[in-house]
Amino acid sequence: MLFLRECEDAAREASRRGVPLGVIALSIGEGDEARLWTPLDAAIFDTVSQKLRERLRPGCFSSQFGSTIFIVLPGTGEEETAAFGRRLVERGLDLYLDGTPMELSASAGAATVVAWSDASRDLRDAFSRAVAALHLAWRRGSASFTMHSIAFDRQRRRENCIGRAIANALHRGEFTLNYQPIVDVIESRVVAVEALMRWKHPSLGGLMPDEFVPLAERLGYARGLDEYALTAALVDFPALRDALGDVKLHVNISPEQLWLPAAAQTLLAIVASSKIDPGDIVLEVTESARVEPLDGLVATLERLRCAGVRIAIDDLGAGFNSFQFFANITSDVVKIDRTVVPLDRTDERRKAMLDGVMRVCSALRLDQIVEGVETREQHELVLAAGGRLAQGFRYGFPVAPELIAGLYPQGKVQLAR
Ligand code: G
Ligand code: MN
Repeated sequence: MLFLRECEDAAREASRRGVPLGVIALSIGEGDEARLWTPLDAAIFDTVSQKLRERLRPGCFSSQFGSTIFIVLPGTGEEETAAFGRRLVERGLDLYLDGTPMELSASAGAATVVAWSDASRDLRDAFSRAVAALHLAWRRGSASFTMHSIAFDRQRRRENCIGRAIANALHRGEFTLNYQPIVDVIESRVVAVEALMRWKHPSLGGLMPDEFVPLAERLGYARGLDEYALTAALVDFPALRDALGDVKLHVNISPEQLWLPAAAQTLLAIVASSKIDPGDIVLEVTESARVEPLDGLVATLERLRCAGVRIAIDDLGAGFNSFQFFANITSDVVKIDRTVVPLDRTDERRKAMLDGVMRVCSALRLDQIVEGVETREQHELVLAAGGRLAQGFRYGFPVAPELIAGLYPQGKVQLAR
């Protein structure tokens, strides 16, 4: 293979001169599907390759393998390789076939060799890292670019380490819950607390749910994590209630595998084994890109509601298909995501969005909690919009349960000016 020999030569030369070498793995697709390309369309690939050749500087070259085009950039370091790859993906290739513009999109992954030890092995390694990065780019969506950098390696090792530790952590009870108040902003009173998970990992230290929950979901621990959180929150709840008065308990549940018929049963069994009234429990569900099948999820949520547990749609306004989710899920409460909370009083766009979303929720007779209220100005904007319930750093951070009583005596929220 000419291309492979060319690569080997380039690697040896770069290694000899002690300069870096970049590799980009590029996949081209029609419309925005940069991963479903089939190698059948040789005419298009020829056009792409031709175009690429025009763009590459001397000494750089490319070749097609199956549905992937590899570009080799001798003498090019990490930054420049990343910039080139990103440009290819973002600007597209501006291609024409028989005079008509082609609706093509590209995804790409890249890697570089910066320090050489064995030219041939380092080259092969760069190819496989570029492909790994391309796969990651696909996962991120169409027209993405990912650089396989040292940071990327470190991140993957960290994920592996965290992922492998989840089962043990559930077993050993390494997860704890913090609680953040949900506040009646007119009466300045705590009306509910949301349980938020933390993980005290023995070697990595404190971990936040936005890091370990997606991993847990991917690895099949979503149900285990939810059951753990609900169980622990129900244990904490009586003391929280003693401290705060008549408040409700919010617990997050992952939509992942919530369609399983046993999911509702298990959660209800946990509720039943506590002495807590199901009506005091609000389970918050976030939409996810992978909620399938939706009717299974709907059935689970209906079962929970029939047993008296209240359901909240979490983070409305953020995420993938919030309105499709919203349209199909019957809930009691909606948590309005901070993406639709005005940043300040001049933020007309978000003011209109918050107003509109609140109007929709009111028409559906849903309790509304505005999330992410951080400043006094935002607090006033929520009041002005007719909001009654809110959550955010303005009222309180998530804290360990034993701190709650001191921070909110009898459930009273003291607002700093
Ligand atoms: O999506 P959910 O409602 O479960 O989100 C709760 C998360 O949001 C927690 O991790 C919490 O720390 C964070 N959070 C709570 N209040 C605020 C806020 O006012 N601003 C920001 N940026 N994050 C907040
Ligand atoms: Mn939540």
